Amino acid sequence: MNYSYSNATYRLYDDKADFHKKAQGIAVGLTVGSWTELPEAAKEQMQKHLGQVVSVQAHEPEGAQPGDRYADITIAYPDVNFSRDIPAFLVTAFGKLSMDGKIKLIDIEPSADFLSAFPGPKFGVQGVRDLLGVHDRPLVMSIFKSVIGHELANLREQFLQQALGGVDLIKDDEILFENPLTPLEQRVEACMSAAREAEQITGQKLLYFTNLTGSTFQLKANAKRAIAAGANGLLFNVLAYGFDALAELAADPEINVPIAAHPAMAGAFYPSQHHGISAPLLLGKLMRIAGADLSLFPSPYGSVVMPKAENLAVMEALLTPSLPQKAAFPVPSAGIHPGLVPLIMGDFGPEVVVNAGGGVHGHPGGSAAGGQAFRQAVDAVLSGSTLEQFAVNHEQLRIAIERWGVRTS
Ligand code: 1AE
Repeated sequence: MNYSYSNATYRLYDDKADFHKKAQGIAVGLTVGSWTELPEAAKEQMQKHLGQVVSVQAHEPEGAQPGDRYADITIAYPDVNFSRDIPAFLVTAFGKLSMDGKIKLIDIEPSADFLSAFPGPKFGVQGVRDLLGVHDRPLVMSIFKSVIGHELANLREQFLQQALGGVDLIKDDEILFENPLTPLEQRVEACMSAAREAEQITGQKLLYFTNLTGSTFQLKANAKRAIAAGANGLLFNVLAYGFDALAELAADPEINVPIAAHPAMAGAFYPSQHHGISAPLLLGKLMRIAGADLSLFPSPYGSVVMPKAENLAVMEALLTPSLPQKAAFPVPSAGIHPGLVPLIMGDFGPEVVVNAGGGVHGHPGGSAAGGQAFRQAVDAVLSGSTLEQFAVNHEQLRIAIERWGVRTS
């Protein structure tokens, strides 16, 4: 009989353990519970529910120091054991196990059957490009800063200045929640009216990712209220709510705008060598399967750093054609300024969103000049110029370089 399985791969650190025995313990313990003690008839009945050890790759170099020894262990979990939702698979594969020693969930390979339950991003890279009519360059996103305690008129002016800089996307700050000064619908209306005003001048389309907040059971209603008020994008703090909340939003046909996943709280999951969930899985594969059109993550260049190899692995997970869900935009973020654009484009290639808050608003000429400097930096790279050469005839870029410099590595 052929059964369908979804795989999970772990890195398990232990100075002494028999890794094969550990792997067997996981495969049995997280599925049927016990095996050798079962009578033959029960074994036959339980066989289809039993986890299988796929591989155990021990890493125990000569002269290993305490703490060096680990194994990468892959276990196949029978799909028949869990329902077609991300919590069910995560609890099966890394529920109790996440608390059992030095073990990190590195990757998952869900079966085709499991993956077929997830429509994924409605728009993805291509769809977001189509909405904007921009197909020939990386996109530029600006982050609202200084939003708490401001009134609508002030927020609208901030939006307008960002939009006038020629950015493609503007996102709320993730800490902007429902509040009496800038309630959701009024915020959306004010910002979208500023977007239309800017479009008259720039001729450019713009997506505004308004922060979708509230209690879990109110999210869909709040998303629909935002969309009815004119929102053409949603920002969502996925890890605070769980992947299932994102999957539910992304699968709802009435929520017909792109969703940008913010990585708030990701630091509680991925940075440890010994615990948690790897960044490429957390911020790449799972975000994409659950339906994020864009996934933000800390870049290797800026203020909140993630190592470059991990960053590129997140990008790979978001873009690889090997998943059935549409590719999602990688958005390396935090501490980004125009002088980093050549590095970003060199490392990430064309399918990337250059995203900045302080790097836009901190421009000495103001937020509009900040956006222009980013667009000029992108144009410089596309034209094959160095930023310094291009800056000779591009004032905003020149001032940005004076302010932040250019990083070449
Ligand atoms: C990793 C998320 C980055 C983010 O949300 C944010 O607000 C960045 O701001 P800046 O660009 O570092 O000022």
